[in-house]
Order: sequence, then structure tokens, then C-alpha cells
Amino acid sequence: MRALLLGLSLFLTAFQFAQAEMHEVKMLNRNVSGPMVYEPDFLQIAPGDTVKFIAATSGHNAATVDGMVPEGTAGFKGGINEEIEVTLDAEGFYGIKCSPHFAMGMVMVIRVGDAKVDTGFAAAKVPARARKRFDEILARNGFGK
Ligand SMILES: [Cu+2]
Repeated sequence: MRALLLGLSLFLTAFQFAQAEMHEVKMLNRNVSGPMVYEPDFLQIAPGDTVKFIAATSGHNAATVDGMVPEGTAGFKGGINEEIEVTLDAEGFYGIKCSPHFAMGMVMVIRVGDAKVDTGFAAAKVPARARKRFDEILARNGFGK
């Protein structure tokens, strides 16, 4: 009986580790860091994890920035106020924007796995305020130039 219980608990432990995680990101009009923000604005996740975008305040969406996804990866685009769930399998950096507030710098970064920032990330065409926030997010998390 004891061996059976031990076997069962080992099985459950292994199962827990194998489970992909769900991460939540709020889309907000404002938080302590300023207006038009994702919270958090940086996520480190494992390949196969899922990110859910919560419409904490209305008028926002979540979409990948052209050129700011790992090579060969399709981006995604949620509608306004849509709470999309995206499962990210490819390792790399994903730049996320709110379409209506991109020019105001409403962006965030998701790092999947152990990837380095690839050159496409720096080369992508983005509005000045969005670029400033991308740079600030990367620097704060140890991926500055
Ligand atoms: Cu927005």
C-alpha cells in the first residue's frame, strides 16, 4: 500500500511539472508606471505556456508587432476588449502592442525560453514612444543593448 501511494505521489509530481502554465496580463488605462499599460509589461514563460490578456479596462487589445516575433512564427491579433489566450511554443521574444494606443507606447514583451533578443526586434518599425518603452522594458530585465 505504501509503495502504491509513493508511486502515485511521484506520478502526480511529474504531472505537475509537465503542465504548461497560464499567465495573465491586464490591459489597463493606467497604473503606477503611467497611462496605457500592460501589467505586467514583461513576462518570462516556458515554451508551451499560455498567456491570457484580461480586459481590465475597456478600449484595448493585444497584437504582435510586425517583425517582433521569432522567425517563422505567426503573430496574433485580438479584437478590442477581446480576452484572447495565446499559447506560445516558439522560443524567442514577442513584442506586443495595443493597436489603438501603440503610438502612446502601450506595449509589452514576452520572452519564451532562453532566447536572446534577435536582430529583427531592434529593426522593427515602431512609433518613438513605443520604442522607448520597449528599450526600457528590455533594459530593466537585463536585455539592454
Ligand atoms: Cu490600449
